[in-house]
Amino acid sequence: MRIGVTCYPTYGGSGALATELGLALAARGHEVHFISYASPFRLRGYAERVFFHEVDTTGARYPLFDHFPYSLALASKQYEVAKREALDVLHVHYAIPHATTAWLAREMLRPERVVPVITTLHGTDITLVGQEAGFFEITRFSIEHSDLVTAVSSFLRDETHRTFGCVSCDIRVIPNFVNLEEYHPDNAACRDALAPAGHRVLTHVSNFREVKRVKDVVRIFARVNRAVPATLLMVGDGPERGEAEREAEHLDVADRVRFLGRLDRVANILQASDLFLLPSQTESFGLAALEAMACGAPAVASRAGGLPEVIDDGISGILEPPGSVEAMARRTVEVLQQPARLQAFREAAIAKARTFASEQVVPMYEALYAEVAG
Ligand code: GMT
Repeated sequence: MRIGVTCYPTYGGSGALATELGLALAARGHEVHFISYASPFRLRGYAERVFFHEVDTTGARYPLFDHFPYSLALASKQYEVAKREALDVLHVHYAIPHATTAWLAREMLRPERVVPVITTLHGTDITLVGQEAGFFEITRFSIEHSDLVTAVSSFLRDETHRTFGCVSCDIRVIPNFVNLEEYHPDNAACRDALAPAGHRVLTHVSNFREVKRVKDVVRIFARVNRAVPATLLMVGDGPERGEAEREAEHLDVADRVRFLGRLDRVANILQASDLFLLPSQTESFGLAALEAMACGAPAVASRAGGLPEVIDDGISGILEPPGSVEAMARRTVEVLQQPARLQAFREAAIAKARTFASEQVVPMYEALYAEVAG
């Protein structure tokens, strides 16, 4: 099939998932056309049957516009690409504004033919942004007018029904997935270069937004480090990074916390990690935790959102309520001090991650494309 994909190109789970899906689909013989204002961060190098179409945000800078009408430029590009490349389906990730612009593109094309729109809901498009007064109605409209809607967890499906009341919306749950060729355990990982000998390695990867509670990551680490010598690897960047750096200074652990910045490839860091920390306020799924688990790093995370669908508390990881720094730290220390238990967690995490392998999940999307393209 010929599939148009629109996502945010920036560092984050929805763009990561959309790009991995596009690449997996292309590897399975489909033609994939990414449409966004920049090349998605995980789209590295050439891949057969993968194309990128850039939405021009530099033109049309008419002095009348204080704000460039990106949504219109995107809808226009989606229409143009769908028509020229004879797309069979437009698959958009993150409702705002992508589901709305795809609806517009579909309606523009309608006199010629119907290009169905599939919207995948990822998280804050429902739990935060979509609930803002200025976006609420258009988010509901765009969900209701998509040909098919998917959510990345049962939690997010239920939350969408609860928030928008669209009880008639048929929202299918298709979980995040992981490419096991890239994310797998590797005992030869670069641990020596990342942390001193004898240290346990704890890792966090995110875009350092408020919802990630990155100060809690540092606080948990500081408590763990009192009992077990350890190094914390902070991967990513974003608005809360400064706060996290100051917290590390304040708690006197700055020399043991390494802020590595934004890295597009993290598998080798995850392979070198003993545990992954994700104490978010909420996560609709927790792709970062899944990728860590696949590499053999069980997650210490919040019992919130869709995380319990990914992590079995006490078996493949640790779950505590958001903000429970003490409990998360105490249980982390307990596991780190019992190597056999850590190993059991590790094996369970790897086994759980395998249930979300791309080979299991990507065909679910293919089935949807076939269904809407009829
Ligand atoms: O924060 C978001 O909602 C946006 C999105 C992103 O681009 O970072 O992340 C979400 O989508 C991921 C992929 O489906 C999920 O694994 C993340 O849990 C989810 N983030 C949140 O719900 C906070």
